[in-house]
Amino acid sequence: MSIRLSEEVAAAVEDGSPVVALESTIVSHGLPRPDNLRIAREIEETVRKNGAIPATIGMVEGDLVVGLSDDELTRLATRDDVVKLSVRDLATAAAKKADGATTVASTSAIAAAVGIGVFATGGLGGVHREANQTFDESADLITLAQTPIAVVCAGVKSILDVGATLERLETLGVGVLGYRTSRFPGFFITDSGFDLGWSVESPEEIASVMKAQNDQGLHEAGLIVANPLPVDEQLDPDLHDRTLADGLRLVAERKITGKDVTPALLAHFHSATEGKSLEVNVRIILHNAALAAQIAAAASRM
Ligand code: PSU
Ligand code: MN
Repeated sequence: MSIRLSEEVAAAVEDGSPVVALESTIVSHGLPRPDNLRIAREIEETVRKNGAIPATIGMVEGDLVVGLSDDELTRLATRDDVVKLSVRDLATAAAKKADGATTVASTSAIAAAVGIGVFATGGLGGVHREANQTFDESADLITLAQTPIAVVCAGVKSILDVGATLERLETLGVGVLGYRTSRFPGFFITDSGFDLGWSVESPEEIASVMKAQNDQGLHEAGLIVANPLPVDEQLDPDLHDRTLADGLRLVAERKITGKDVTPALLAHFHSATEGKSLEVNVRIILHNAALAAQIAAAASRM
């Protein structure tokens, strides 16, 4: 397999120590510079403090790397020619020796292929509003239907059609667990307004769900661990709704489509809220990184 693991990650995977996969699209395309590099390092540090080894995944000159070095992370955080890579792009980008950032879809696929079972991100992709006309549904969903990995996130990005996304996850057979909640989180906001069928109380309980899924051998799908921000740490819901309405209008006016939609909407949030959404986004990712590390540690003890 043409995937390069860092020495540290290879050793950890080999002896069953806890490892958490991290994506690079949030670094290259989801967070503004120059904060993105600092935040990427903070995410890795948070994973370490919570008992696991971070494995940030990305492509450097055509090589898929699991466990980017600090130089490689810096490169992906600062260059202008870093391509957003979904699963379908990986082979072409490798042949062209490109630099690339992996999304939830491609990060999950690569992590599972090398034996990493837990992944932390901010918010998943999903079904976009007006997808009934545009057919814009993130490849994150279909990939998670085929990839055995637990993804810790604060739900799906609130820029999406949350109800439609939950319906698709049900159809695709992807389990959704609320972490200490029975409501699906709304990314920037604590509660998306949708109920969940299952709630779990501890990293150990999540690890036992993963183990049961593996032992049953009945399906090869991912598991979403939906970890809401505490209410006092969320983005003000009114500010959120106003900013989103403006952002959706801008995207339509500028005829932004395809994989550019999500980065454009996130960038709009970060500038229109004068950095408030950025602070919230960072808190989301750090909370998820901590929980993911605790889950990986619990899983490796079982
Ligand atoms: N979550 C964030 N910021 C992001 C993303 C998720 O907090 O930038 C990225 C993830 O990489 C996710 C991608 O896979 O957005 C979804 O993009 P699309 O809607 O084009 O599939
Ligand atoms: Mn899309």
